[in-house]
Amino acid sequence: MFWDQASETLARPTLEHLQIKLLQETLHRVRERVPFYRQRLAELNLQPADIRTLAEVRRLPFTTSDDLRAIYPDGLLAVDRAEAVRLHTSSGTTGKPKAIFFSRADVDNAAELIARSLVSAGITAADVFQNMMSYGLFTGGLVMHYGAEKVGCLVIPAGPGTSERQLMLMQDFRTTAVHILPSYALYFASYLEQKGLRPRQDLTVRKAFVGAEPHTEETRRRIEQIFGCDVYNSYGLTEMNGPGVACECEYKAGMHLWEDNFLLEIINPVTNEPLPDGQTGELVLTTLRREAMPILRYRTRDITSVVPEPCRCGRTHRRLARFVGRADDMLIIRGVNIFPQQVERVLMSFPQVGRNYLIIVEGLDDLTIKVELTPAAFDGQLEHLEALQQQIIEKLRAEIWIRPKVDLVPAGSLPVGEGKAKRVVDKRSL
Ligand code: DLL
Repeated sequence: MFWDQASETLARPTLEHLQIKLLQETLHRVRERVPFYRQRLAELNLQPADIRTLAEVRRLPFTTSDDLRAIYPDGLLAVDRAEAVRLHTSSGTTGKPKAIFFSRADVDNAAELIARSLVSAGITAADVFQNMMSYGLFTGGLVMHYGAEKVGCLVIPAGPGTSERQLMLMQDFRTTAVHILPSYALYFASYLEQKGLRPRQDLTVRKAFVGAEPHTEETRRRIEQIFGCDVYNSYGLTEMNGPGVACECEYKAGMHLWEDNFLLEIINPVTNEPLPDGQTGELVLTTLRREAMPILRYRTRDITSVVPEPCRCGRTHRRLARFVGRADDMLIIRGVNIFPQQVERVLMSFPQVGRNYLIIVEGLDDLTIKVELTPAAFDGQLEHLEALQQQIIEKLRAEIWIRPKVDLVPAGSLPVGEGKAKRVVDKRSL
């Protein structure tokens, strides 16, 4: 099923030609209206007409999240303030957020891309779509909401709310699709378990869109098993509208990135050299249709690769592989590079492991992993727990090359916040 078949299946040469045309328009726009970019282009002695091929894109300047903080609140605005109709921000861990403005056309376009993404995963107007992400400055609420409305779904703006209320809405309105943080999906599953409910029989959810935080294939499978539904990975970032940048289609084998809206590059984050499809590096994105706030070559710090083969669905927009993690989340422990996702992959392969875990680094690179078990795993037999602990330690050692300390803790004992999960506490940097 397609939302906009003509755009989604453009022949590659046509698509690439369109990208160059849109890029040149974007360059004209920022040169005329955004002093920040005018200056950067002048420093490099670049005219929009100099970028005639996609290979020449690498001559353009990068934009970093530090740049966005430095121009806060509105230094990249390319329209009059009166033409901006919406603001979203992305909160960093410290200091000022990054503020992103949308014109009316930008808002419509963001909804259009969500509609494409949802329909590619089989959502129709008949679906009841419960949006369990936060409404407010975070894009997971409003941006997704208007896209699902555009498809014609009955959209329930549930927000993050309590599990009790989520469940009531799901049952009373017979929700068929949810938009949910993967960490919250696991938490919600344990809530249902405590209530004695069986999600497969007692709920009508058949599709779940999960994103906004890194998660593993094991976590996807687990959510699918618990709810008896199809789970689709969805990627986006506030700087590029929020969700709707890339999403999995019915084949669930990588996320189609809407290349007629975003120019995609994968680079070596150290040398800044471009990498070919299939190789893992940092994702760099340029907006191609943004009116209010175009952004050139944004360094996402997200680590992924392009799936080299075309997709069976017929869409020609290339797919991103599941994210390895954020460059900023990579831990260096005793000289070894470790992504939290490697730990998650191991943990989620154990059925006894529950919904939550926490990675703690302290002292001289001492790694402790606190792991919640399912209530059923605490069977009162100490030797069972010790054996499980050893198995987890060994499997982790094989994956991350160092031997962590593993603490098995009861379900519900690790902290949970309302938003994205915090998986790492690095006390070395405190
Ligand atoms: O998280 C937008 C979004 C909302 C995406 C709902 C998907 C669904 P930010 O808060 O700006 O925006 O955070 C963006 O989250 O740079 C990634 O590091 C991470 N991220 C988002 N989706 C995924 C994903 C929204 N599917 C940052 N897999 C990005 C891994 C993801 N990481």
